[in-house]
Amino acid sequence: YQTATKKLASFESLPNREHHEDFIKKCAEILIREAVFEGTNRKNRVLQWNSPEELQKLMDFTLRTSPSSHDELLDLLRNTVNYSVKTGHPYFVNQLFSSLDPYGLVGQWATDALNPSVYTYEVSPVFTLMEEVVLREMRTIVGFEGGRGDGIFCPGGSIANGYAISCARHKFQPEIKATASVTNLLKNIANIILLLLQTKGLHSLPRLVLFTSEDAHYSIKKLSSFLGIGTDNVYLIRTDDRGRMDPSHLIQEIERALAEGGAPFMVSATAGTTVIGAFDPIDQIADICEKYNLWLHVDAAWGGGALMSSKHRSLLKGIERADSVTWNPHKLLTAPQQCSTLLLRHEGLLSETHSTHAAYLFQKDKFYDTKFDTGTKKFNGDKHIQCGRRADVLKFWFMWKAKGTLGFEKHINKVFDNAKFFADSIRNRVGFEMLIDQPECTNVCFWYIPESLRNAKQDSDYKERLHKVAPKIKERMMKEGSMMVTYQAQKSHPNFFRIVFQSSGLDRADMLHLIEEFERLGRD
Ligand code: ABU
Repeated sequence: YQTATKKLASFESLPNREHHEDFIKKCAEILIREAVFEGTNRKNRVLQWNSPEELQKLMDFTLRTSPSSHDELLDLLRNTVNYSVKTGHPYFVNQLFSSLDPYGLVGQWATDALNPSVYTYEVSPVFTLMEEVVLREMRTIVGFEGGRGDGIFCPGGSIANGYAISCARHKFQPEIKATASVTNLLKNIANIILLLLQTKGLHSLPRLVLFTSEDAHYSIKKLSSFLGIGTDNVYLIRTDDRGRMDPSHLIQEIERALAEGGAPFMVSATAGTTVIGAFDPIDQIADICEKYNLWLHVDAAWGGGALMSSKHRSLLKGIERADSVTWNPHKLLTAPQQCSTLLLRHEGLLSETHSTHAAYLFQKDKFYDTKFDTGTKKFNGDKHIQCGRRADVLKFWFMWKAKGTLGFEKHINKVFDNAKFFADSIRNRVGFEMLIDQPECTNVCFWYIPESLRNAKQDSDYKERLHKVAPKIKERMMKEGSMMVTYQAQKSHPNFFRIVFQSSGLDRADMLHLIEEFERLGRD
């Protein structure tokens, strides 16, 4: 044994170790200097804009039959960094993710260095146990009794919402899951292909109906379509003037579905809508779900982070009554992309809904306690629809260890404070007009009205002209690379900006800088 160990100690597993070690170190230096520190420096640009045609000339994207030298590869890496958007930059306030957390980054790099796939304890012992701890703690924070229930890491919030729909449907109609014969499998694949081409959903079943607000994330419709429910059977519930689901309209629509002979099975409430950041009244919706015996899902992909703060968690009051919750730590909690979870109050349902017990992975006669990987009632393994799966847990767990739950609470309080300061600063400022006077989350939606339009409100083409302002200012900010803020039209509103705060590295001076930047870019 000792001789074998000595031999192993001198074995270089990477061929040409020195050659590769030198290369990896040089790459790491470039990334640390250019992407991490220079990329997040306020003095530098958020991006260096080039049109697709220009970028194709600036960087060699072509693939060749002959290898590239290390020097060429280093140049390609520099260019990749150079021409990419610096999403960790303080003025990248464009999306529901931003910031660059040092602990999260190390966790992400460690994940890639180890290259695990989390299906069994055998292959991913550390990550399997880590997932259990993190998901249980998240369920506890949601308010599920004793942290009990189940959960999974998913490749994005859309997929987490899809899992919720799949579990809700299984609970409502368990026979939807096929038995495992080959004939059935082929029949089902054919059926699924057919169904994906239709908008009416699963014909052989009662017409399942799902309810969500008109401001909910598009993934609810998309995954309903993917699962064969059909977009026609996603009933959209009106929102109020602050973007929150109207519970009385929800009742009307449930009654309508019943009167039509449909089978209501699920309500998806949203905690933090994508554009406005509204929180649906979960408690009232939970009462309705109880009355009609419907599955309550809360899509808290965006707003879930507020649960970490005793000051702001009341925004999600009633979430503890949900059957399932989507919560993405890569959003408000700034874990690196991607880090998405689905949390359930029901133990075992994920396995019941999705397991197929692949014999080559989940052998029953392993030498260790296979409850950790067989997809039995409680643990990992066969409850995912994925086979190979990234360990998205490490970066988040590492951040949590580094900051503690209190660190996350401080972070959330700071970003909410920043958003309030920004909103308070523009509310009565000349040239700015808020879409919603008191934003609930850290998205602030507003119009910037250039001087030339300030006295034109009565003109018949005012809306049309205002609609063109945000795209023009966006073009200017992108071309200068000075900041990134997104815009959109919604309902009858012309294009407006949505600025999003989730980096606690920003302070009030940054808020004022961003405001002045709008004034500079929209001066005419
Ligand atoms: N998953 C929704 C995120 C979209 C956005 O960043 O605006």
